[in-house]
Amino acid sequence: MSLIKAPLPPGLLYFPDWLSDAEHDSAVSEIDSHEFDTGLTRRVQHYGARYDYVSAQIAKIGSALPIPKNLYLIAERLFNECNFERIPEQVIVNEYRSDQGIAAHTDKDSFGPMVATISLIENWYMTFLSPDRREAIDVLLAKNSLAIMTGASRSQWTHEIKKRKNERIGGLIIPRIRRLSMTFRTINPPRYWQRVVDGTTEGIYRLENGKFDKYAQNRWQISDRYETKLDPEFIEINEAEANKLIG
Ligand SMILES: O=C(O)CCC(=O)C(=O)O
Repeated sequence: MSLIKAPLPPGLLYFPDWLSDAEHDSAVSEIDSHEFDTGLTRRVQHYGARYDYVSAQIAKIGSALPIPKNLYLIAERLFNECNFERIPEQVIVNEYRSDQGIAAHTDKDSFGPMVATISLIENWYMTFLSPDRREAIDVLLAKNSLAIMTGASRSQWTHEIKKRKNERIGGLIIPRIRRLSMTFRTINPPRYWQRVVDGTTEGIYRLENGKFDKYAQNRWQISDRYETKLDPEFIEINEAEANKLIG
């Protein structure tokens, strides 16, 4: 297997010194004024929406503490300056000490098309691995840098922080002490099916991208099957139920 070094994985946007020192310091003190979750080896904080590491499910927006003001100002910058589709709804703070890392993974599709990670305190490498595992690219995520995963780097390559005690940067071996990262994500609206019953008709719709953009079944007369209702009723159903109803 040949590991070819290339500057950046496809789709990764990297901005050194994107954060000012003042923003850096206020983000670090904001983070350190909040409690960390200690369920994983590394400590984390979730804002906006919780992410369950076991089921890999994102809970509803509002299921975690709101994004603190100093971090929200950064989320607004991502929307105003970096083409984020909207202000990110979720921030996960990761704290890595010394040889802690994060296993290789690709972010879930239920997160949006751009995932931004901002590095605080120290300069550590993140390793990206191509889908065929033939290319590994180490990207130095410097303090105050912004890295935005888009395209293949977002949805096909994996990224990880390797477990090791030092970073080798420019010929120097630098002990790792503590790195914080803030990862900002938008959350895709849920996809689900609805049975819509209004008066004398019924339809099955699929909710996608925040609107009913797939009309799955022509509405049909139900007056002989259901009592007439004056107001439409929206009943959330799962895909199996939808398929059964559609026949
Ligand atoms: O620490 C980082 O920069 C990235 C964190 C990450 O990949 C994640 O939270 O899924």
